[in-house]
Amino acid sequence: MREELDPGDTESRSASEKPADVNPLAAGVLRRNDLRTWTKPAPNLYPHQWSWDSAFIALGLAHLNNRRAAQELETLFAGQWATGKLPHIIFNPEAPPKSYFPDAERWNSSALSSDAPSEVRTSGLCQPPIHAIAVLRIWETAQGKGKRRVDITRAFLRDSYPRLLAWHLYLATTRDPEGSGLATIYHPWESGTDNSPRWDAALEKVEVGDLPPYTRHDLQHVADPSHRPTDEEYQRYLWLLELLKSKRYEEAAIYESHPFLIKDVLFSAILVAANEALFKIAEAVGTPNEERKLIEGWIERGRRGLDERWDPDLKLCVDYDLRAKESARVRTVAGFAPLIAGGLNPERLKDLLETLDSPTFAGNPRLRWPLPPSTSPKEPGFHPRSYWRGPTWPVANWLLWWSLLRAGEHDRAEKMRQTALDQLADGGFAEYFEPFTGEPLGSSDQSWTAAVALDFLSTNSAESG
Ligand code: 2M8
Repeated sequence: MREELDPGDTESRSASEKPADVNPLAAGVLRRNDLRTWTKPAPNLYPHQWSWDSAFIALGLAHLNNRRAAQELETLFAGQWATGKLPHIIFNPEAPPKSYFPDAERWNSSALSSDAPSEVRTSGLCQPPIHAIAVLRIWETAQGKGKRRVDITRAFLRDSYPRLLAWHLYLATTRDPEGSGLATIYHPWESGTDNSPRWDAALEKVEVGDLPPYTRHDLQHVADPSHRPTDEEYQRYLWLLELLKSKRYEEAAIYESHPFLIKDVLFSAILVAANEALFKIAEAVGTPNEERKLIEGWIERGRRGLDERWDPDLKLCVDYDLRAKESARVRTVAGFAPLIAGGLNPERLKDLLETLDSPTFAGNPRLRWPLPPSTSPKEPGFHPRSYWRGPTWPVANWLLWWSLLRAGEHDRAEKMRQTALDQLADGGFAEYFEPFTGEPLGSSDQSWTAAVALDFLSTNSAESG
């Protein structure tokens, strides 16, 4: 199995040579972060299995070793809660001590909730549901690889389908009791864009109580602490976690009193796209018609919900704070949610593309590469070096590129793919990049960065979509 990987001479070369070298270098990153049945998101900063990282990693691995890609998700599915929730972290019992906080003890989820799995220890949150998209990619890449490979992958599809259906059902019901088509998140960590200014207004209202003592371990793994969320942000993150624990992760109770309840447009748009993938998986495995109807209903409802969150002045979609009953009118990459959800009318597509090309995002003249910064440089909360407050993220580029392809915008998609690859060839497989200088920031050898590079390299934008 492992010998199918072809990492090339990865240790001795830098990724700055030329795009043609990106493929073996990216494979090398995944190989070095590989822990046999799953992959660490980064060598030191993230020593456990993260949910949406693993889905992106599987998507990249699909091009190297189909079986190993499937295994990445099977390992993740083993952490699924009885509610259908896929947890945002599955803890690695062999992680070095004091390497990541909050750790399994702090989450204490299996002791607090009978819905948590007993075999593995997990966090109590979830992350954007990109998984069905990865499962479908594994299926697509198996085609043409011989009958045995296709049969094995079909079996993987059959096993994954009920897992994915339960996950999406959980999101469509427990996370959307209003039936709005939009998923509610309980914590910025659920959004995947942790310290984005999208959450500033809601977080400011959270009054931090008495926190049990703690030490952050993340800061020892980055060159400069300003790349990571601030201590003030961390205190709020940890306080929200204490509140969730005080409700024993019981969702009806969380819904009643939790101070951070937000309809997240990016999460919801990914869910719509993942439901499209799930629909195709349902067709491939031949599931009952009613289930396909259910999935179709989720897709329609999701798109309608996003339509209601459209801000005609910003020409972007914005999140909604259920507690404060107000929109978060902040210009971030999450605003391109309708593009990711797909099914757009020509006028909405035109508006979104205009925003994407404008100086608010990829058309900003100060950018090193014409790629959208995570937060618009025009936002007061923009910070070019701080995590999700401004740096460019390769996974966000991948999401937009893939969405442009699905929207039939092949030329534009191809331009984005080439630019994204040039950025990686120049700066390596960093977690994120300073948008004006192109300086690599955060962790180096970030797995999902390598994974999206592999997918970029395997897809000809002119032919797909
Ligand atoms: C970041 O989030 C974790 C918390 O979940 C952290 O900052 O410690 C985010 O970029 C998130 O989207 C990502 O999944 C995770 C691992 O790469 O790191």
